[in-house]
Parts: sequence; C-alpha cells; structure tokens
Amino acid sequence: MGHPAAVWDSKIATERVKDLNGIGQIVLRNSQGASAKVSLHGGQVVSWRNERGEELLFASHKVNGKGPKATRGGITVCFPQFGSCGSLEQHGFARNKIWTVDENPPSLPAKDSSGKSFVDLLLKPTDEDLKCWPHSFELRLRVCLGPDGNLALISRVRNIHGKPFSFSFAYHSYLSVSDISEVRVEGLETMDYLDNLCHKERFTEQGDAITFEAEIERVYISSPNCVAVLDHERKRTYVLRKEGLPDVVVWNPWEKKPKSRADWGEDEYRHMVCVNGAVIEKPVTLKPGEEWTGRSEIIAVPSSFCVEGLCF
Ligand code: TA6
Repeated sequence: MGHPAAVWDSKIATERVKDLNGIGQIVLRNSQGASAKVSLHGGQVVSWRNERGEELLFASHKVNGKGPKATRGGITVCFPQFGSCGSLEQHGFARNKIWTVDENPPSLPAKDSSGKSFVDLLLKPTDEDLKCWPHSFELRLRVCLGPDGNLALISRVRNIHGKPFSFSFAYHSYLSVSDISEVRVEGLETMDYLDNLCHKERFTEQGDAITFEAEIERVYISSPNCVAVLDHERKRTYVLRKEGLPDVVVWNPWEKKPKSRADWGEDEYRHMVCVNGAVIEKPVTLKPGEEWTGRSEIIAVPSSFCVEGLCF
C-alpha cells in the first residue's frame, strides 16, 4: 500500500543503491508505491514498476549484468547512432559507458520536475571516446517518475565546441507483454516506414494496427507524437507520448534470431515488444553551442481507459 500523498516525504523519493557488480543505481519512488530504477551503466532504466509492484519493462533472464555491453531489456539510450554503421558499436557507445549523477543540471521546464521523483545523469566524452567520435558533446538524461506512475525520459545533447556534428538517437524501450500474439500497436496507421528486414526499403502501413506473426523491425518516419501498445491478455495499454522524436522503431525479433544469442532466454521474444521514440531518418545536426532535446513519456493504463484523452 503506498503512502497517502499528504504525508509523502520526497526524501524517500530517490535512493542510491549498487547492483551486483557494484555499479551505482538510483531508485525513484512515488507516494502510490510505483518505482523506477536507473543504472549509471549506460543511463539504462532497468526497472519500472506500477503501484502493485508489477514490472512493466522486459529484461532477459539471461542478463548477467557483467561486461561493457548494455544488458538486454529496460530502456537504453542509443547515441550517437541507432543501428550499425561505421566503426561505432551498434546503437552507439552511450549505453555502454558509465554515466555520472549531474548534481547541478541546466534547468528544465517545471513539467519535467513538479511533483515527480527524478534523477539527472550526465555523459561527457573521455579523451579515448574523442578518438572514435571526435565531437565535444554533453549528453544529459533526466528520468522522472510521476505521481501517477508515468515514466518520462528527457535527453539533451549539446555541442560544446569545435565543429558541427550530426547524430541519430533512440530510446530503446523493451515493454513487457503477456504474449506478442496479444499485442497490437495503434497510431501508426497510414504512416510510411523503412523496413530494416528489406534493406530499409520504404513502405506505407496498410493495416488498422500493427500485429505480430513474424519478425518485425521497422522505422516509422515522421510519426504522430502519440502511439498506443495494447496487450489484450493483460488488458493493459502503454501510451507512448514523445516530443523531438519524429520516428518510431517497432521491433520484435520473433523466434529464430534469439536462438543464436546467449542473452535471450527460451521463448522470451514472446514477452517483449520494442516501440521506441527516435530520430533516425533525418539525423540532428548541432552547431557549437546548440542543444537538442528529446522527450519520451510512457503511461501504463487499463485497456478500457480512453487513450485518446492521453494524447496531446
Ligand atoms: O531495434 C531493433 C534492433 O536494431 C535489432 O536489429 C536488434 O539488433 C536490436 O536492435 C538489438 O538491440 P539490443 O538491445 O540487443 O542491443
């Protein structure tokens, strides 16, 4: 049972702990008993639970949490690229680095803090990093847990000095679902998408919702700022609201590919779907001193809830 809001002490809203490898994590709580846990490894949101303690993000049971690679699941920050190109690792290096807590971040609008438990993280390049991506940036991430249990991630990329640079970005969000056959994604009807399984060829979504009967990996471009992921079995809908993230990645690997990977458990693909706010088709270019902001908020509601009311 959560604390009555009236006596909620914001001092227990955030707690610092360590994971099994001694890496720092920050636990966010609200007065209703919901929580989120953020790792300094990659700025990864490794857990998001509702007021009943139900885990809303998928994490592979094969996760060992060791080594430099992001653990499969949760929500990872993909920067400065999404996908694999050039010498950078897939989905960029940011999610494989150790971030720091930013004790004195540049201010954000009140909507990103009032009544919320939140933590600010910061990633700056080391001299080593600058050898593989020679751009002087600051990447800030605020993770917020609202009084209603909503999870919000606000990322800011600033070009500190030197020459302009371009980047793509995604919140790689593994949502927990009862079974992928029960899932439909709404809000992307009639949108064009790049199909990563067909050499990024461009298609137009014809269905009245996206359902899953095989592997899907698509980048819906210039998409609406509100997308719904319905889990019929659990009678739960995730509403994704985004700003500054024109594209949406929809992915389920289906059966074959996970079998060849050590970090997927048996049939785990059935219990996750990735629906990611992203900026991929048209990368962002920043001149020195310029800053980009990308916001993603995920709301988990009973499917009977009127989702339209949650969109902007
Ligand atoms: O979002 C889809 C994707 O690009 C897939 O191609 C697959 O490689 C996946 O990302 C990898 O994500 P992970 O979290 O395992 O690094």
